[in-house]
Formats: sequence, structure tokens, C-alpha cells
Amino acid sequence: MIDSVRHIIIVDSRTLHLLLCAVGCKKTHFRDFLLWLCGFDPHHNITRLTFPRTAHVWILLKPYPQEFNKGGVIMSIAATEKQRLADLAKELRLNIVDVMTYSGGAHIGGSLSIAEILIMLYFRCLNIRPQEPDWEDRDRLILSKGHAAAGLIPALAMRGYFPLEQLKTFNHFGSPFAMHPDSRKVIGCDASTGSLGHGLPMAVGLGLGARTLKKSFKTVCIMGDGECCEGSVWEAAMALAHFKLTNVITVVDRNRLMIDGGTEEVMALEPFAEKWRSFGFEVLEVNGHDLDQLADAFDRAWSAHDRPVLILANTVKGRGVDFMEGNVKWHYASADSSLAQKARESIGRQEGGI
Ligand SMILES: Cc1ncc(C[n+]2csc(CCOP(=O)(O)OP(=O)(O)O)c2C)c(N)n1
Repeated sequence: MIDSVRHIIIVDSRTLHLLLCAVGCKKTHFRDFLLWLCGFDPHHNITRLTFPRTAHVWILLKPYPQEFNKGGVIMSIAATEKQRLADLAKELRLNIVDVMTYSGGAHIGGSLSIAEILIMLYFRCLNIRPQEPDWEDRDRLILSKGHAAAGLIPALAMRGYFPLEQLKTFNHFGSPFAMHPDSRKVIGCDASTGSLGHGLPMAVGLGLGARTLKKSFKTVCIMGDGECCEGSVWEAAMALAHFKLTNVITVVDRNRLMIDGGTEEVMALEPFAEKWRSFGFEVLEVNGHDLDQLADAFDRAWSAHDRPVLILANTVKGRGVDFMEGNVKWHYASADSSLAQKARESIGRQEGGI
């Protein structure tokens, strides 16, 4: 029905700006946004509704509706999509616990803390083709905190890069999956990581490479906050700002714990956001478990054009398993079957994901 009508969409200048940014960066977002403005749920009927080239879209200006701008969220995701992502985050957490049992131990705390970030990227933001993992124009994701492979690898399996069944080999002799990800062995993994402080420098290289080749792909780099004790992180940050590499999006998992204690006790990072700002970044501080805030931040980061963006994601280490949350003891751990079952039950009790 949508194909046959002429749409008149009334927006204010801020929304128009967002629209244009969306057109510039992601066709799918633009279509979702148009559907949303038309009052459709973008997730519902997504396969049937398309905007043909012949559709006429008129954009008129009107004041921005305040009800769409509560809590700093300009354009929240549709309820059904949010539920789908929340369910996926929950499923990912269950897979992380399974991996911990298959492998005899895992960096569980820092894997659980990035569940929503990974799901948001793999299931909403990244322009990727799991059936064509080496597609040259794909967006890249570098998990610089490579010890959280127990989060990354199940997320890749869930996205369809390889069967979930294969996770059972995690950390076994001959398996492609080890405690840190190896891009030569793990399909869909864009960088081998594990030695902290190297992901962001690699992202600088990919950003410069994309610019040189006139490619429009983005590179997202996820770092730990403890990882930011590495000097190479700040050299890369300087380079990102100097070269205005807006095609690189930096995410810090600010769970406030590292391997052996709190970040502020071991090596204070605060005033953390200010440090990034002083390096020339636009800092978007969000609750890293809130899907609306993450969606909004990534949308803004995707359309950045003058400064690189840092998404400072405030999270809880061990999120989703009540007895692991905020406890450094669960940085790396193994679990017998009864403890793993307790962890699964705790994840199961989370309302609508998290
Ligand atoms: C260069 C380097 N030094 C030390 C380690 C050992 N190590 C593994 S995880 C970790 C703590 C990292 O803390 P953070 O980045 O905050 O990770 P998260 O708490 O999110 O798991 C350390 C020091 C390493 N992997 N690489």
C-alpha cells in the first residue's frame, strides 16, 4: 500500500538533519526512519515494505515534537525491534555461560558486560554479509579487549557465521576458538586481539585505508576501560583526532573493573570523558545496557562528520548474573555444572533481556 501513495512527511530542521545524515550513511536506517515517521513499526512487515525509486517524499518543516526527545533519546528504536535485541542479548549471555563450561574457564565478567553492545552492532548497525565474510566493503569490528572472545565468538555464531554447535569446541585442541580471537581462524572476526592496546591503532590503519581507497565502510573498536592504561591507546586517539577519522567509532566498556581491582584504585582514569574530549573526540556517554541509548549513540556516531566519536558505555561487569555483577573475582573464572546452572537461572530471571 505504501508503494502507491505520495508521502508527505513533516519534520523540523533537526530531524531533517538526521534524515540527511541517515541518507548519507545507511539506506536501511533511512527507510526505517521514514517508516517510523509515517507511523509504521519499521521492524514489522520489514520484508514487505519497500520504498521504490518512484515514491515521492515531501519534507516540510515543523517544530520538533518534545515527546520524542525524552531522556536524550532523539529516535528510539521500535518496541518490537528493541524486544528482539533484548532477547538476543539474553541469548548471548546464556551462550557465554555455555562457553565458560565448554572451555573450562573464560573471561566471563567482561564478556557479559558487552552483550548489548555486541548485539546492537551485529544485529542492527554493522553492514555485513555473514555469507560473504570477506566482503571488501563490510563494516569492521575490532574487539580490542580480546579476552572477551567468549562474548564475541558466540555473537558471530548467532549472526550466522558458523553453527552454534561449534562453540562446544571452544578452547579445545584444534578448535578455531581460543581464549583470544584469531582472525585467521574465526570466520567473521576482523582482527586478532588479546594483547591489550592494539585494537585502536589497528582501527586507525583501517580508517586511513578506507579513506585512501575511497571506501565508505566503518570500523568499530571496542576497548576495555582498564585497557586504556596502555599508552598506545592514547597515541591512536591522537591520530584519530588529527586525521579526523570519523569512519572509526571507538567504544569503551566502562565497567570500572580490570583484572585485579577497580580502575580508579589500580590506575585512575577519571576525569575519563574529559580526557577523550581534550584529545578531540565527541564523547557520547550512555548506559551500555540500554538499547535505546546505544541505538541513538551509534546512529549519531555513524553520521559523525567533523570529529571522531567515543561511545563511553557505562556497564556492569558480569551483567545479567546476579552473583557475578560488579565483582572482580569473575574477571576470569570457571564454573562447575551447578554454578553454571545458577548463572543461567539468574539470566533467565532478567525481565525482557536486561
Ligand atoms: C598488554 C596486556 N597486558 C596485560 C594483559 C592481561 N590482561 C587481560 S585482561 C586484563 C584487564 C583488562 O581490563 P579491562 O580492559 O577493563 O577489561 P574488562 O574489565 O572489561 O574485562 C589484563 C590486564 C593483556 N591481555 N595484555
